[in-house]
Order: sequence, then C-alpha cells, then structure tokens
Amino acid sequence: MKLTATALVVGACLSLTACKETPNNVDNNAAVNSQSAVTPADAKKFIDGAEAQLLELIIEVSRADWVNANFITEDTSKISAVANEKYTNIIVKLANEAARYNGLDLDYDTARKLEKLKLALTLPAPQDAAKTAELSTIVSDLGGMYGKGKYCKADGKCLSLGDMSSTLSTSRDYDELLDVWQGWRTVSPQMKPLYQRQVELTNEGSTALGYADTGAMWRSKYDMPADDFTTELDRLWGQVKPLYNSLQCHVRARLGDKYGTDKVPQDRPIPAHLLGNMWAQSWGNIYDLVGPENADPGYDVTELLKEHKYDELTMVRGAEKFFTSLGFEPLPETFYERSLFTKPKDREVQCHASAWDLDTQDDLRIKMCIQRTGEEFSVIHHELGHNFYQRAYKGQPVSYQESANDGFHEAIGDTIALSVTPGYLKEIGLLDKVPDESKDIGLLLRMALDKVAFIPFGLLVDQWRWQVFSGEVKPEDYNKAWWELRTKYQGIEAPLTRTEANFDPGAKYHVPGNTPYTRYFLAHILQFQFHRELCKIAGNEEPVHRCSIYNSKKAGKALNEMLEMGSSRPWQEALAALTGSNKMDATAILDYFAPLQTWLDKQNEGRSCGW
Ligand code: X8Z
Ligand code: ZN
Repeated sequence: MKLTATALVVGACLSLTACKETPNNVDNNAAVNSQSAVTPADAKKFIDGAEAQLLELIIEVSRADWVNANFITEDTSKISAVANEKYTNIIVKLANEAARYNGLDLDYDTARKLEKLKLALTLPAPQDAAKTAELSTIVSDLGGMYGKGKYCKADGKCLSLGDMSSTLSTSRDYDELLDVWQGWRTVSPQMKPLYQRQVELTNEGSTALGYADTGAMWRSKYDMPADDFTTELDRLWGQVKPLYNSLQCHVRARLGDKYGTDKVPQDRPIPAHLLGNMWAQSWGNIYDLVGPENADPGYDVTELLKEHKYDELTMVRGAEKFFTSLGFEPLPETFYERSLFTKPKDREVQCHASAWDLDTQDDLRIKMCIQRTGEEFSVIHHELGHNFYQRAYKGQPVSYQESANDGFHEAIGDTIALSVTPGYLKEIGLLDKVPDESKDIGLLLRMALDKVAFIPFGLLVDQWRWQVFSGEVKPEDYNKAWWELRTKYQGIEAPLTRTEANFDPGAKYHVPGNTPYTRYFLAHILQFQFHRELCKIAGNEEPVHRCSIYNSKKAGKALNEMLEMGSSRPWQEALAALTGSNKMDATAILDYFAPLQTWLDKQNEGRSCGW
C-alpha cells in the first residue's frame, strides 16, 4: 500500500487506526440491528473476505495513482479517478456492512480490523454512485491543479513551485520575496468551488458511517475517544508553546534589523514571506539572518554536498546507507529502477515528495524532484523512513499494514535525520572537523528553525480543516479563518491584503491533496522521543543533540521491533515497546533544546515579545 502525501481518497487504504472501543461519536444503534442473525464467526469470515478483496484493489489503485502522479495528463487523471471511485465504492459498502457486527462479542483482531475498515477512507463518499464519481473526479482534479500549478508573469515566463521555493529560501529582497509569495498563491483560487463541494460530499459519507463530519472521523483514528485526542493535542502544544514564542520573538527582532521595523513591526505578527519557506512552516533557510555571531558552526550541509559532488542519486544512496548501518536490509534494485528522483523536463509530475509501496511487499519507491540541498537531504531520509516502515510491517495482515498511528509514519525518517550530526558527517567524510561545543547553540538554533518553528503550523492546518468540515467555518470565511489561525498559532500574517477571492489553504499541497496534517505535528513530538530513547539504547553519552545512532545495530533492532508491529496494537503499546511510556510527551523536544531556550531568553531580554 502506498504511503504518500499525495491525494489519498483512498487514504492509506487500510490506514485505519482502530480502537478496541468504538469511537465515542459513532452511533452504534444506527447500525443494522440484526445481531440475532449474525455471529462472531460471521464477522471473522466477513473481515477475512474484505481483506482479500482490498489487497487486490489497493494494488490497482496504487498503480493508477503512481502513473498519474508521475505523468499528469487528462487521461491519467481520469484513470486515477476511476480506480479511486471503484475503491471508494467498495470500501464504503464494506464499512457500512461492518456495522452489522457492532455489539457482538468479537475476538480482539476481528473487532480491531472491523473498526479499521470503518475508518479506512480519508474522504468517505455517500452511498450513491453518482456522488462517489463526482467526489473522485474532484479529488483528482484538485491534485492535478496543484501538481501543474505555475506562476506565469506578464512577460510570459512561468515559474514552478520549485523555482519559487528556491527564491524564497535564498533571496533577501523584500519585494522579490513578495512577488513569488503571492505568485504561487495564484494557483489556488480556482480550487475553492471544488473544495467546497468536496466538503459537502465527504461529510455526507461520514455521517452515513455514524460520524458527525469528516473531521470528527479523522480524529477518531487514534485509539482513544476523539475528544480525548483533541485534549492531547492541546496538552502537547501547551508544552511547546513557550519555546516557540521565544523563537518567534528572536526571529522577529532579527528580521526587523534586516528589513527595517517599518516592514517588520515589533509588536505585530511576522510577514509570512520573510521566513525562507513558501508556507513559513520551517525557517532553517534564514539561519544566516538570525544565527549567533560567535557560535556559528561554520558549515552548511548544502555546501558540503556541493563540495563533495553529491548528486541526487548519491544523496539517496547516502540516506539508505544510514538505514543499512542500523541493520536494515538494503532497498531492492527495483527501488532505484522505478523511483523518480529528478524533475523531468518533458512532462508534468506531482513534485511533492512521497514514498510508495506498490504491491504491499517489496515494490518500494519514492517520487521526489530532489534539489541538491541539506534540506532535501533530510527529506530523503524522511521518505526512506516511510519505505523502511512499509517493509517492516509487510508481514502483518493488510488491515495492520500501517504505522501505529499516522504520526509514527511521519516520524521515522525524521528520527534518523536527527542523527545527521557533525560527528556523523565527519564519519562519512563530508566534514573535516567536528565543531567544538561552543558552536552548539548555532546547531541547535538551526535545528529549532526547522523543527520548533514547524510545530504550530503542523497543528493549525487541520484545525482549519476540522472547522471547515464541521461547518463552523463557512465558504465565505475560508481564507479569513485560515489567516486567523496562522496568526493565532504562528504569530505570522499575510504580507498583502487577502480576501475570500483568495484560497490560500489550497496553495499548501496537503489541502488539495487531502492528506491529514496532524500527523506531522505528532511526528515532530514523537521523533524527539524516539531519538532520545534510541540514543540511550545505542549507549550514547553525549548531549542528545550531538548523538548519532549511526551504525548501532542495537538501536536498529529496537526500532525495527516497533515498526514490525504495524498497527496491530494500539499506538500506545507500540510507543511503550520502544520508549517504555505510552504517552506522547514534548519534554523530549524541550530537553533537546534546553540550552537554546536559555540562549533565547538572554537574547530576548529587553524585547517585547508576543503579537
Ligand atoms: O509532506 C511532507 C513529506 C511527505 S509525507 C515531504 N512533509 C510535510 C510538508 O512538507 O508539509 C514533511 C514535513 C511536513
Ligand atoms: Zn511523510
């Protein structure tokens, strides 16, 4: 099954994170009350049959989606829409049938698999052939609009997202940044009516399955009552918020020095185009503007890659080597034959990076328009984390061929990338000399600009979608609500007037792509928990931010044991299997950045923080 960031109507298929208990917002009584007629043995037979049917369908849909994402045309979009339509029709039917077994005394696996079946679709469709077809077409059209999106200027020259992202990361010219920032957002206004209709259709599908709306359904995938999950998110964000606010304050002050406090007022949110990233979601690219003067680590991975003549393939091989150093088997040759590593010149592709498992066995691939930067080197580790996870759980029944929860899938490659330390870079010959400890603040700041800065963004994307699905935010307020959340959580604001003629959420891949986003928030918490634990297992004695688990077979074995579980048990058990704790916990990230917090507090003395 694929695990991609691409359009997942199909979601990660059986990416069901079932609970033993029924989600609290599902009305069991609404199910067909024919329990007298069915037995636990019927339930088991039903789910076995469903699994066999799904396995076949998943492969068919994955192939159609792979071809479409690698070669976006009218025809491939149609082929993908038709495959997804068929898949959705069947799952919706099976999910509704699964409700027949509600209330029976079932064995653990049958109950868990039935629950996963009900939660399988990211966008459930109504039980109506015409509406399912309409929804599948919208999904495929939205994906295509994003993938083909370009900003064409008056002189006829068109820029791709990759081109504009490069400008955003390297330019320090306020107006040039503004131009590409608004330019990319010209791709999304035309998505709005489609998106609006998609919300109506999928909500109809979710309510038929017993959920209040599609957002409520998404929140039910975490082995706990949906409301408790929301409380968990608030708790985790509450833990990280003080560190984020300190970082935001420091960055705003330095941007004020660079661009002038008329452009970056010190009592207002930061203009969103100055943070080195198209969505202001990670800020590592402006390290040069905000870094400490006397503690700069003195190297930059982009430069090291260039000096050592790394190309796209060498970068992938390098990332793979990290995994094999932990004891994982090398990727199959077909991975190198079938993956896409560079942006083709002659066709439209969905460049947003994704990892795929085409046959639920060993046909692993990534699809990525790799740029030769340190940032992209991390993304390659991220993607391979998906592939090694997929391979680790392939022995599970198809219902459990997923991560413990979706945050785990997103966290594995990032956990490995946390081990890309100066010590590791020296070991693989990219760096001559490891900077001494006095340079740690620079390293930590650079990491925080990517990881800590991301966290509120990771949270708000689905806060927006959940409000949209529930109807709390209506189409006439889509954009306004988006920017309210951006300001509330991130302390940033649009650099230009925005209206409802704009549809800025649509300019972020996962919105037209229908990939839930809370997973990345969770991943940013979890990866520090995993890293802390794996470092202990590897016998690391250095501060955790200097630890690399490279070559540790012991750490690799412990990691693999968790990955192999797939989603066969509640995620709390998988977490406990590795860390000994069944709770997600942001103290790991706070501990990692503790020296930076002290440094930021000092920098921020005398500054007035907040927005
Ligand atoms: O979409 C991704 C991955 C693919 S699952 C490249 N990420 C999020 C994003 O780019 O917005 C990784 C971090 C957050
Ligand atoms: Zn990912």
